[in-house]
Amino acid sequence: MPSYTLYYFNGRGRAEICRMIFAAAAIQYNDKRIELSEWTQFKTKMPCHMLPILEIDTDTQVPQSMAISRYLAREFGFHGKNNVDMFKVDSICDSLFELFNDYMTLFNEKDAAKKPDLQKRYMDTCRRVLPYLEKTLEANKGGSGWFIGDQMLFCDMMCYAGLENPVQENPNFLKDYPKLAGLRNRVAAHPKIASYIKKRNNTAF
Ligand SMILES: N[C@@H](CCC(=O)N[C@@H](CS)C(=O)NCC(=O)O)C(=O)O
Repeated sequence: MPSYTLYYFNGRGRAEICRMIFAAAAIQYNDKRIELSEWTQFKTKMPCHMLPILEIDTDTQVPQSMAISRYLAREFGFHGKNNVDMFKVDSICDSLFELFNDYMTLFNEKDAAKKPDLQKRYMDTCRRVLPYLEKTLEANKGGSGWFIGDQMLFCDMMCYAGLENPVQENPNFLKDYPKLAGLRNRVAAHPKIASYIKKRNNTAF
């Protein structure tokens, strides 16, 4: 088993899905959290100059949160049983990532004049993506289990991690999407995830 270090800031953000996959697989890794004050000195040394980055055995450093998540999901058995399942898992994850990314872009924007356009884009994405996900979930056993098949996969964890901030900000966020709300509860109740959530660093974002 290689050694893993996940570099990110001290927050959930784009790294939380990777941390959840590590937790679900019960794999040890170094959860390296970089303070904003240290970032300038790290930034230029990092490939692509952004976080998260996954380091494998100190000689391989790879950026991009979704590429890292897919790699971990494949390594630890959370990406689906065959190529079609993996294709579906990726599609669900990419849809959730679109929504999450629009939320992050809106949240991080400092210029108040740009916020209304970003807010509209985020709301449009929610109206497009959430009904698709609700229907996709419902198509598998009426939506009472997981998105694909009969075990928790990367896309189910992404439904938890990717929607955490929108749900925290607005507890009614999933009011019209009861299947997705139920799925998030099941992910949170999964024994490995429940124990991770209980002991993780409690950060605002
Ligand atoms: N597409 C990339 C985006 C990465 C990204 O935007 N990272 C931000 C933190 S969430 C970052 O490193 N910001 C610091 C900077 O740009 O200097 C991913 O999903 O990993």
